[in-house]
Amino acid sequence: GALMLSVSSANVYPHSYNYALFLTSFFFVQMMKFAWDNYKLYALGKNELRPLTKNGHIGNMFGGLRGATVIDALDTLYIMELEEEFQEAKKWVEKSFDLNVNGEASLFEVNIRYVGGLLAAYYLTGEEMFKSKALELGEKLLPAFNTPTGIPRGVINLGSGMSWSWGWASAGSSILAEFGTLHLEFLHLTELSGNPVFTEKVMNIRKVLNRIEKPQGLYPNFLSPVTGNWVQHHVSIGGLGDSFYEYLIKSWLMSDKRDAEAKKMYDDALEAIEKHLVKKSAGGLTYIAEWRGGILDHKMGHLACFSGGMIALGAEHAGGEQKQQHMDLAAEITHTCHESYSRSDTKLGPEAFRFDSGTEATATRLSERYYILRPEVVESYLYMWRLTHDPKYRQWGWEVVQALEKHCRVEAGYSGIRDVYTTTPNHDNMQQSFFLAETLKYLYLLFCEDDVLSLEDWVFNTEAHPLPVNHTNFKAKAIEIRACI
Ligand code: DMJ
Repeated sequence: GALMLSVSSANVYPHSYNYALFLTSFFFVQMMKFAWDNYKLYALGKNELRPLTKNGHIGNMFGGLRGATVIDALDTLYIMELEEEFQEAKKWVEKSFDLNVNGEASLFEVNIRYVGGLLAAYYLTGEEMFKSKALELGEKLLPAFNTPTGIPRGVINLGSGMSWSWGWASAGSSILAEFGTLHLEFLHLTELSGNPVFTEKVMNIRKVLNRIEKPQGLYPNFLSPVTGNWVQHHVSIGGLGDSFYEYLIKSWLMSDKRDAEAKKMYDDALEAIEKHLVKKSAGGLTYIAEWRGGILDHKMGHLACFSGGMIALGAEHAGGEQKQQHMDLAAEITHTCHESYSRSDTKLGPEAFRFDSGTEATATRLSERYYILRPEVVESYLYMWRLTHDPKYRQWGWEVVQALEKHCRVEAGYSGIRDVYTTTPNHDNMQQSFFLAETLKYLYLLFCEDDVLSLEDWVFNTEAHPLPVNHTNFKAKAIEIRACI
C-alpha cells in the first residue's frame, strides 16, 4: 500500500510528493473502475460501451467475437489490483467468450486486442485458461497467411478460414501496420504451444520485406500479398504504418537483444525516416511528415505520437552520439504532441494536426478535430518519464486526466468527443476498448515506480498488453507483479 511507496522511494521524493502520488494512483484506479463498471452494467458481452445511450456496441472489426472490452481490460484490472472486477472479467472469458464464430474479422485487431490481451492475462496470472484460449484463437488466424507470398490478407472469417483484403485498401493490398504487427504475439504463441508455425509465418513476412527494394529506404504502407510488390508509395509513421516500426524495436528487446535482424531493420528504417520525414516547423516544433510518392504532406496524426516513446526506447539502447541525438528527437516529438493538446480548448489533442500555411500543431480540417480516447500521447509520456525522469511528463499526464474528467466523463462511462476545439459538449457516445487497455494503463504506470512492469522485463504490445522479455522466463506461471502503491 501507501506505506510501501513512501518507504521505497523515501530517498527520491519528499514525503508530501509520495502522498500526492498515492492519491494520484488511487484516482486512476477509480477511473478504471468507473469505465469497467459501466461497461459491465450496460454492455457486458458486447464489444464496447456506448456511454450516452447506455448500451453496447458490436462493430465490424472482430468478426463475431465479443467482449473486446473484457479482454482488453483484463491486465489493467489485474495490475491495478481491482480484484473483484478482474474476477468478473475472468469469469466472462471462462463462461461466455465464444471462439466458434463467423464473420469478417480484422487479423490485426484480433491479434493485438484478443490474442495480446489473453497472452498478457496468462503471463500475469499463470491461469491456463487464458493460454488455451489464446492458442485456440491463434490457430484460427493461420488461414489468412495462405497467399502466394505468405503476406497475410487483412480480413479473415474465423469460422470458414476464408480471407480477403480490405475493400478500401488499394488493389487488394495488405497494410504494413497490419501484417507488420503480429510478430510479438506470434512468437509467444509458438513458445506456449511448441508449434513453430506461428514463428515461421512472421519470419517469412520479414523475409519478404527484406527482399524488396524500398524507395529511399522507406517502407510504403501497401503491399500486394500476391506479387510481393509495393502497391502505392504512401509512407507514414502514423496510421497504416505506425506499429510496424514499433514491433521491430520491440522484437529485438523481447528477444533479450538477440534478434539482430530486427534491430538492423529498425535502425535502417529510422535513419530513412530521419532523413526524409522529420521536419521542423517555422515555430520550432519537430514533427514527422507523411510521404506520398516523394511529396511531403506536413501532417501528423495522433497515432504518430506513439513515436516519441518508441524512439526513446530505441535511444536507450543506442550507442555513442546516436543515444543523445535520438533521445532529443524523442523529446521534441513528445513536446510537439503535447503542443497539439495544449493548443486546443479542451486540452485534448485532435486526430491529426498540420504544419502548413501558418498552422502549427493544430487541426485545419473539420474532419480531423475529434479525440476518441486514444493513448499514443500518454504512451510517449510514460516512456519519456521512465527514461528521463523529467517531472514535466507527469505534469502533462495529469493535464490529460483533468481534461478527460472534464470533457469525456459522462454519466455512464467515458466518451470520445467530436471537436477538441470547443468546450460545448459534443460526445461521440463510444468508450473505446483501448481506453481501458492502454490510456488508463499508461496513465497509471506514469505515476507508479519504474519496477511495476519494468521496461527491462516486459514489452508492451501495441495495445499495451505486457509480454515478458525472453530472459524473464517465458514459461513462468504467475509472474510477480509489484503493486503500484
Ligand atoms: C489501438 O488499437 C492500438 O494502439 C493501435 O496500435 C492503434 N490504434 C488504437 C489506439 O489508438
